[in-house]
Amino acid sequence: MMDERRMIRVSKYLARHLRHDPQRIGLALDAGGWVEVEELLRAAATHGFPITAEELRKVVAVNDKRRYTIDGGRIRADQGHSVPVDLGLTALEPPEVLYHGTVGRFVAAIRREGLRPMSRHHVHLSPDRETAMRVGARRGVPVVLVVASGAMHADGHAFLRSANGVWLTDHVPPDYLRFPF
Ligand code: HQG
Repeated sequence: MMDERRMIRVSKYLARHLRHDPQRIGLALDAGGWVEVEELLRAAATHGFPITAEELRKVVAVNDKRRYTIDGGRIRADQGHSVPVDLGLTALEPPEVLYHGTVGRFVAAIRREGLRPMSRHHVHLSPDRETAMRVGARRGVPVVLVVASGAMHADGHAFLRSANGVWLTDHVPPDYLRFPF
């Protein structure tokens, strides 16, 4: 049996090592961000955080955000990396509007600079307001910005869609943002 807290710990451990710091446990991701499942489990065990194959499968399958994919004995994080990876996603036409959840203390900077990727490779945008609320709520009282993604696309900005439905783009200039206040 795997309780909720253990699931979250395993998921956070995977995020750390599949997105940000594979070297910490001696892993090397390939160009697409993949690593052998066996190798990951071995590395985790030898670095003091044993995970069973069953726990791994469960975290990947039931993870609410669908952050990871297992395919042909390999695993990767589907988005959110800070290490360089090429996820091999193809550019796609976005819906007319997308949403971005943030918090009030960032709004002044976002008005000036637009949305920037910060430590990630892309700006992450949500397909609906509810998801954006949840993303913003990680940091405090959520503020949801509306992104004129259709107009951005028409003006030549590229969009990608991650395996879990998150939309990715390089930068959202302030002119394409609508603020609630
Ligand atoms: C803010 C989670 C100042 C931005 C979530 C955000 C999402 C600026 C923070 C995914 C700014 C970056 C992504 C600017 C943007 N000045 N602040 N110019 N531009 N910001 O975590 O969008 O758990 O890198 O508003 O659920 O919060 O990782 O991005 O508050 O899907 O799977 O800078 O991460 O998914 O924070 O979240 P993040 P995010 P995972």
